[in-house]
Amino acid sequence: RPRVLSGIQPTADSFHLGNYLGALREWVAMQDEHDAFYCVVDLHAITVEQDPAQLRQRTRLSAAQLLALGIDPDRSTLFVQSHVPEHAQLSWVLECQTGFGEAGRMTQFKDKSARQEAEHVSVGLFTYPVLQAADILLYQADAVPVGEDQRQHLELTRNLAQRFNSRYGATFTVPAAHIPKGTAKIYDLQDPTAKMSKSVPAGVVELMETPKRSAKKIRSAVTDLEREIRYDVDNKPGISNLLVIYSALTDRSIPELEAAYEGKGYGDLKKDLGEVVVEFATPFQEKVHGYLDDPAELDKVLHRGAERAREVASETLRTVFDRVGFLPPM
Ligand code: AQP
Repeated sequence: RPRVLSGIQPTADSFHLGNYLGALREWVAMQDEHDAFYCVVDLHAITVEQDPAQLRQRTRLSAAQLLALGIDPDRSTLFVQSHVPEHAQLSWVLECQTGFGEAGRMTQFKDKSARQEAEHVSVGLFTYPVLQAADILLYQADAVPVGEDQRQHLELTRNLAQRFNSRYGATFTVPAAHIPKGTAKIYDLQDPTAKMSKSVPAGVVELMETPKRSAKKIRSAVTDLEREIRYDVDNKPGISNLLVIYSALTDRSIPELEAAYEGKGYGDLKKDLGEVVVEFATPFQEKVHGYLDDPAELDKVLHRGAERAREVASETLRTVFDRVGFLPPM
């Protein structure tokens, strides 16, 4: 079975609709046909300042949300990144294969560092994409389900794999990005030309907020001055984004929705989509709370996952250390 790996940061109290429709929905779908490795990437989280108690809580919360979305720990390997020390170890080796200029071209680093004062930008934020490459290459992943915003990082991962392979001999599988059609980039409800992102929370639908609040955010989504409900990203980005979300959550196609809302107003569309989100979020949140009620069991699931992950990761790392010329350990 082909291997997949992906990760998500425990940097918020909730995943948002962009995370879900761009990536997590694919994670769930890919479990059947793939040998799947999914991790909560806490090492990535500390590239910006985190409160320790909050980080611990959010790591469990992230795992609980993944389970509630349908990640099955008996079929997939679900783990926490810091429990597998090989990630940081491989990252170092790959950092030594990465050009400074190459890393400096990563647009996410440019965007995120521009939002902070220079002295607060950590070296970890700069090398973040290399750690991400290590996450993926350790498991010899064939495919990586991610949203559109990760395309450039995936390209770096592929380049690093190819570079290492040609310098030291075939070692890594060169992975392909698996970016969904249609939902690869969900837009902010208040600024439908910008990515929905937890860093700009006004127009973000959080899966864990009260469903009433989500419905309200959808009702006040920015649209346009026309009246027609039609998918047209260039001229009607707000309505198009709502149609994409609606279609993804109901499995009704966009043309079907356009036809159903012919002659109706934006208010009708927003009200109905609000209800769709409430219907999705209510049972989801109940499941999350169920997992959080038993943190010992949750930790057990994660420890089991880490053990399985380490079996694969340690084998890759052993090969890498040997290839670069490190003396075998005791
Ligand atoms: N708006 C989005 N549309 C589609 N996919 C998205 N992803 C994130 N935002 C969107 C995908 O979610 C996965 C997890 O991403 P992450 O852990 O890196 O979270 P993130 O990118 O930090 O999420 P944000 O909200 O975008 O945070 P900031 O503001 O910090 O950048 C990834 O596969 C990502 O593609």
